[in-house]
Amino acid sequence: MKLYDALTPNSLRVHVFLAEKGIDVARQPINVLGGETRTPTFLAINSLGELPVLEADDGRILTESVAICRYLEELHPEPRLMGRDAYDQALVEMWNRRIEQHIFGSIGAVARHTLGFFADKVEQMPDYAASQMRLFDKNWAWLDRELADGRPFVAGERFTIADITGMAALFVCAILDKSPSNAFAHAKRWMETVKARESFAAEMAKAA
Ligand SMILES: N[C@@H](CCC(=O)N[C@@H](CS)C(=O)NCC(=O)O)C(=O)O
Repeated sequence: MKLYDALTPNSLRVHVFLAEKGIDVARQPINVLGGETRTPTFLAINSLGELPVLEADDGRILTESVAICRYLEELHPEPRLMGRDAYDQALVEMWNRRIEQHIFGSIGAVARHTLGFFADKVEQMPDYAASQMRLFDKNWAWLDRELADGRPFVAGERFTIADITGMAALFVCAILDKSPSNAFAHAKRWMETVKARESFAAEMAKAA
């Protein structure tokens, strides 16, 4: 198995997933900032020109961080990061999608619509970036209200992929030098909890 890799927000999701499971896979570094994801050679691997990409032992390719995590979860079931029984799996997926859309996706849109790196990939709309930035506090306030019941992790008592997607959002926040307000005490408690995990701390240290 081989991971085409760089330290990007979506690759970070796979890195943390691997670390939490205690799995190591070979990595082929890709120079994202140098434009390697946009070369014909890389586009032949992933037509969207994005990382992460996982190549299975038989050469088959998987893209999309969550799909890659799903594959790893089936190969290495413990510790479960995508839920146990039917209800729990659906709940984790629900929370992963909620965090992806409202927390990670929203700040990710700010990055895509403001950073020069994406200028020839998307038609950048500063007004849209500004509107997503205005939503930032609203999105975190929503998460704060959700976590007010005192549960330690986004999907309940156990750490899951939904927390990992939240970590990816925190990584983008760090890139954009933006942080959720300290007034969101429950969200802050969750942040401190995930920041203290070795899997995530190691990624943040690499980025520093
Ligand atoms: N939905 C994809 C998104 C992947 C993605 O957006 N990757 C970005 C980095 S976070 C990338 O590789 N961009 C390279 C480029 O734009 O050239 C996933 O979950 O893996």
